[in-house]
Amino acid sequence: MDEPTETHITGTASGAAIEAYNPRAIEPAWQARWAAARLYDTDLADETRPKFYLLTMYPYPSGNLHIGHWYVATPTDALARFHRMHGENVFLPIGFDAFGLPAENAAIKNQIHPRDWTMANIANMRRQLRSMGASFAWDHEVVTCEPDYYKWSQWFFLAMLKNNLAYRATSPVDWCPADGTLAREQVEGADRHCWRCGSPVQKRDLPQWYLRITDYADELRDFAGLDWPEPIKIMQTNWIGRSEGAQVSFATEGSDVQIEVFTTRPDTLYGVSYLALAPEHPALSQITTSAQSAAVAAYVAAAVAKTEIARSSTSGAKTGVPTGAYAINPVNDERLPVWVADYVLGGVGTGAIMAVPAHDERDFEFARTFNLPITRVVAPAGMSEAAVATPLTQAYVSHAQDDILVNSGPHSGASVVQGTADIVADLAARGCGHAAINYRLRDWLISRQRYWGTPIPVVYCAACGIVPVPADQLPVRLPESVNYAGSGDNPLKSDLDFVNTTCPQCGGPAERETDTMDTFVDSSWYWFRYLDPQNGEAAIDPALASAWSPVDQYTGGAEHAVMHLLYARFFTKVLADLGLVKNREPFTRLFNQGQILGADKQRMSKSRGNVEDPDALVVAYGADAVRLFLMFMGPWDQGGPWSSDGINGMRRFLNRVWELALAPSVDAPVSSSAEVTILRRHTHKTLAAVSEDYAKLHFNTMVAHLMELSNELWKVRESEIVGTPAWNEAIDTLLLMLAPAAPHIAEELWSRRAQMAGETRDSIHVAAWPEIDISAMTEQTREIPVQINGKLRDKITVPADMGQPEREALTLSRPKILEALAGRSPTKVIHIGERIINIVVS
Ligand code: ANZ
Ligand code: ZN
Repeated sequence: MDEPTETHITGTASGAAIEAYNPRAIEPAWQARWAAARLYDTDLADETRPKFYLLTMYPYPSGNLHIGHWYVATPTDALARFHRMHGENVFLPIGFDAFGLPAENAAIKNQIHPRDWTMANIANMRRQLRSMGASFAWDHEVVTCEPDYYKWSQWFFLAMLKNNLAYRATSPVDWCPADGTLAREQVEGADRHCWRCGSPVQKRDLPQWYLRITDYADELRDFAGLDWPEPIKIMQTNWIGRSEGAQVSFATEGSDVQIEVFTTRPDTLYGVSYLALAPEHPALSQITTSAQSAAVAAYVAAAVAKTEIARSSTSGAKTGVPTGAYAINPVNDERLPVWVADYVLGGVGTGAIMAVPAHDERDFEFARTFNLPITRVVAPAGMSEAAVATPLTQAYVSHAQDDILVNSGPHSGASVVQGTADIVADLAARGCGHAAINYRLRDWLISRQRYWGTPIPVVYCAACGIVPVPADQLPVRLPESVNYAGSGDNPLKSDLDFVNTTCPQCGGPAERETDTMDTFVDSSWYWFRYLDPQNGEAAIDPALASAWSPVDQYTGGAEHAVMHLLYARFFTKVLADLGLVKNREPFTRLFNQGQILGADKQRMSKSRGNVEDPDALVVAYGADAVRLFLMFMGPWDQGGPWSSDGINGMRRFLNRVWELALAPSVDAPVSSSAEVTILRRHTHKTLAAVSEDYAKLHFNTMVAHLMELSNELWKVRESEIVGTPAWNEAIDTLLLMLAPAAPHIAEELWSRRAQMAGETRDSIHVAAWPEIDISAMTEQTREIPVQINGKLRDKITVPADMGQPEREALTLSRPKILEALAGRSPTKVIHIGERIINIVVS
């Protein structure tokens, strides 16, 4: 077959020439016309139509859109258009997550201000987003580094501070002697060195700001009513972590230090043979004996340099040093040596454990290494005394419901379930323990010792202490000119005009906080701001927020599972508790797209040279072909490899649609009713399938169905059916179905066909989605075999809705049947459903 190319003028049935499809000529023109007509502005006040809030994760303005941005944005746009065609009031906003480290690094490297770098990137990325033909509501854009945005991040911080949801505490941060504080991702390698200078990274205790996300730990584990991918829910659940157990206090000999431990196994309390503290534990310095202090200090220094992963591994030798101190087991007054051991993690539980070697693998390993007692206190029901007394060769970690406590004083013989309850009750009665739930989740550390972020709005006053900046003095603006000498320290610290201020409370001299917020604070509420980005009075308009919350569909990457997607849920719950919004969940439905790989099936990267540049693709193939190929290449949640054959195929498909839609009709279009029936069946079957595919985000099969329909149309494009109502219906339906996915070509052909027909039409993007004609979809006639005494004699073709008596009369009038009956009259006519007619004669 003659494949049309971009430059080639093809003859048609009637011999007239059709101008070739040229996306470069039509795409920018339509983008400009849509923008001028404000076609995608959303009237948020319109309550006559159902709302559909469609949100896609706003990009970081790194400089250029990559194909991954297109991969999430273009199907999202198609979905928005599909919903608009169903009469919904669709809101599809976009903005930029504009604070963050790369801008600061670019500033240091290229001597360009982070703001200038960021704004130039945003300008370029806006242009690129427009070149997709995406239907964003641009007049709702937010840019988080603008003071009228971050003012409200500061305002939320103050609201949380007031409600005891924000607090300041001292905690260890990663610190390089040359470059100062480091973000987590700037610490590299198992030996933990600085990404810039390679120096070994140290831990420094710095006062930091936290948000109390742990207050919401239980509620965050509840996903009721959320249509989210299962893996994300599982990741969040595990990240939050929840273990039930007990907190136990151990008194120490000769000091008033109490050592608190969290255990999931209070039933094993009689089997404790030592306590172990994390190297970071604050009590270490108080309890360590002078004889042991040098050894402990050396051990601690080595341990804090190791990674958590290396420290908490269950395999490998356990290390530790005795502190020389002893604690007392509250249930039996036994003396327990207190050790420091790096398998105990500082940030987990209380940072101290009661070690039960008989029932915990790591404690078992440790006890064997250091010759500490291993006492079995749990045994399977019915185990003989001799077996109980036999030394264990490995930890007995399982604890079946009917396991029995042994060697446990008055609790020996109780089941583990009963024993757990009784021992916790004992502890509580004596005031040295209680049932407790421990979460893995920590409070959210939001302080960053960085310039390019939202300033934390507090000042430090010698007289008044920590003083929040009054709300009417917000925003605390980031100073524009700061010194990037590259000291590694936060450049804000050297800006004395910023640092030195007066105390809002007493008017005395005070210093500003120079930490800025984690950029995840900015992204924890941006979808609310989209609703009302210009609002100078409030962060969110409560009426708009309640009308438009929650977001109906959110699209974006799964890499945000336990950061952005968890923080956003936390923030929403806080805002609900502050009475600012009604819903407690931000996003009803979440979709995570897959990843686009290079043509070599590897991750796209500059060094591999397998990166596809969207700008170049748009020039070569047109935005519509790129959009369609991205949707076609595989299920959206799976991604797949780039393919130049694939995108060429999409371009050929669009060329074909172009020719079909513009094919002039023959002089007198006529067609038999059978041809019309077949064509309408193809049209409406495709429409039904495509409607379902869009609704289920099955974009790949949607494109496949459109290609099938165009193939059917191609077969009859030179017949007399061209120009009939059935043909016109098929073409218009094809264009309407294509409109969400390939908006430019659909619009162009829609308007050209209106011209051809001498009609005026509105934009295809405000047209209604076509109605499915169910009757056209179904097969119209049915073929039924006719038997006489079980032997096939004839087949009749009848309308599908013909009744039994009519079918029988028709059958008995058929020449073949009359001949076979040879004058005999049937005893019976049996209808086996609608599948067989059997005539019985004797
Ligand atoms: C005594 C015990 C006996 C324990 C036993 C286990 C088995 P999850 O479920 O993950 O919360 N643990 C507590 N804090 C720790 C820390 N800072 N670093 C390392 N390990 C710590 O685990 C809770 C269990 O992990 C606790 O229960 C404690 O060991 C240990 F047969 O206490 B268990
Ligand atoms: Zn003061």
